[in-house]
Amino acid sequence: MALYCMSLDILLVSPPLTLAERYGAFASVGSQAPPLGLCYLAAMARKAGHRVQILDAPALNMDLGQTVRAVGNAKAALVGITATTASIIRASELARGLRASGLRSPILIGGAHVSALPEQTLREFPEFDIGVINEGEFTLVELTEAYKSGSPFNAIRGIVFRERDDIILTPARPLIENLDELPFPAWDLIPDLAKYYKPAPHSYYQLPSSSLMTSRGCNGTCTFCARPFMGERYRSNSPEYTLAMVDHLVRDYGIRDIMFYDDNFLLDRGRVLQICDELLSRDYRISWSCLARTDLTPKDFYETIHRAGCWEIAYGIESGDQDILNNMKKHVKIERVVQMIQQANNAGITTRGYFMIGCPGETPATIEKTIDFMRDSKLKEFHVTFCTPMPGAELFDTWQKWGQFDCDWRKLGFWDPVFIPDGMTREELIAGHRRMFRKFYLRPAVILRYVLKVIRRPGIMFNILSAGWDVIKYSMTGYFSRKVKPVRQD
Ligand code: B12
Repeated sequence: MALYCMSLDILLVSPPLTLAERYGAFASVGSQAPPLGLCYLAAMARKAGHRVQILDAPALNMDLGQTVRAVGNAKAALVGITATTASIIRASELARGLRASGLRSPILIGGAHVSALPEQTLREFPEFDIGVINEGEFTLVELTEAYKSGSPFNAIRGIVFRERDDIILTPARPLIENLDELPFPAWDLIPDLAKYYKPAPHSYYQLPSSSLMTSRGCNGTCTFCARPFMGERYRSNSPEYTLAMVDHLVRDYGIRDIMFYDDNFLLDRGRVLQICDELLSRDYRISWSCLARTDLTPKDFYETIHRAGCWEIAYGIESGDQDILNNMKKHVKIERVVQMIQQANNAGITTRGYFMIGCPGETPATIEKTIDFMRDSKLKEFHVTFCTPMPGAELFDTWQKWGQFDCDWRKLGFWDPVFIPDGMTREELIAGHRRMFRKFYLRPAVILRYVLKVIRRPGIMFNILSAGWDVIKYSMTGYFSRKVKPVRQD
């Protein structure tokens, strides 16, 4: 995508971040998702009459130097960068590079990191001028108007900004009540959806595939999740708005598969059933998958959603040990999780479990319990990352109660054990992590399932082979040597 040398009002940037920085040993099978937040912001700013462009550096495979040059060429009046904690250092390097290259426009920072630590972020990174906290659509429009008219920023809710030597935090902005009042994400301002964005090989049924968010906020209390960031109250798009977005993706972008990234897509059963009814009445057929919590998923509607195209549900299970789930305020019973998995499996839906290792209270024995659980529960897919106290999560403020934490933004991506629960070592966690992958994937029944999958859908063969090779390489590292002692011998 070319950025022409013209004067822009607003340029929104996703900072360069390689797949290796995001996915560690599994970089070759990591996903490149469209920056939905920037697309919403751009659509809103455009609706308000501003000219706006998006530069998605990771999708275009641009390094820092290339990104600095492209932003400089755009000559935008305002530059807005998005960052989670995993990308905040890259975002600050970009902002510093822009200043060094002579950029004079204000640089805004938005996203999960600054939302969790507004004042600290501005203190720590002097290259950011203004931080936008939580949902940014209305804030960005107000900020742009204030900047253009020279009005003070104090009246704008939900920002943090510099005034001489001070850092000013304005009162919180209320959540957007009616998500249907937002324009559709500006997919036309990012590189071609089908060509530049690549979901992880396991996470789509057919291509082209893209992601959608149709609700915000979560009323769960999980201590590892930066949930207050999108609000603790669930708000959702109406079925009509959701279907209009799906129609737009299918008809105008040729999308055939959708991943609903909502924190808990299945929470509002009535809404989901209406969406399914509408999907079944369409003249096209798409496949879709979603994230859900096991405790809140209603029992009896798996068959309907499967008929309407749902091929996979990914559950945040975290651990097979009840005490650990209680420590993390999951409010879910292990028996219930098993029941949900079986119901979804019986309806023909693939079940994926997301787990964490190194949780508060973790011991070698609880790791073994989780391994037994994931093998016995009939889960079809599995993923495990290191439990990480992320800014915005309760655990970020309470980790001292549970262990040691190396709080370095560069390492906070779930691929490095930065949080070590009391009584465990870093080496034990890494060995446990490898062992979990080995124990789940290197089983004859699982390998056979993948072989059958490839026979049915030969198009996914290359992706499956490369994912499989990554799992083998990672999970077998240290297996034959004494350097890394496994938690328990096979
Ligand atoms: C989908 C998703 C992903 C996807 C895709 C990300 C993408 N390219 O969009 C994938 C799977 C790749 C992913 C990866 C990761 N993710 Co993630 N992800 C999410 C999820 C579920 C939805 C994100 C989303 O699309 N939101 C919808 C849009 C509308 O919101 P948004 O992007 O945040 O943007 C809004 C505001 O933040 C703000 N805003 C954002 N940027 C800017 C910039 C400006 C200038 C302005 C004005 C405003 C603004 O305005 C936007 C509109 O309201 C969120 C949870 C959630 N509910 O938000 C977690 C979440 C963002 N992810 C999280 C984490 C930890 C990660 C990983 C580190 C995990 C990992 N190791 O794999 C990586 C890091 C990725 C990265 N590049 O930094 C955490 C972040 C916590 C933190 N303190 O950083 C979250 C909050 C989950 C959680 N609840 O704990 N993630």
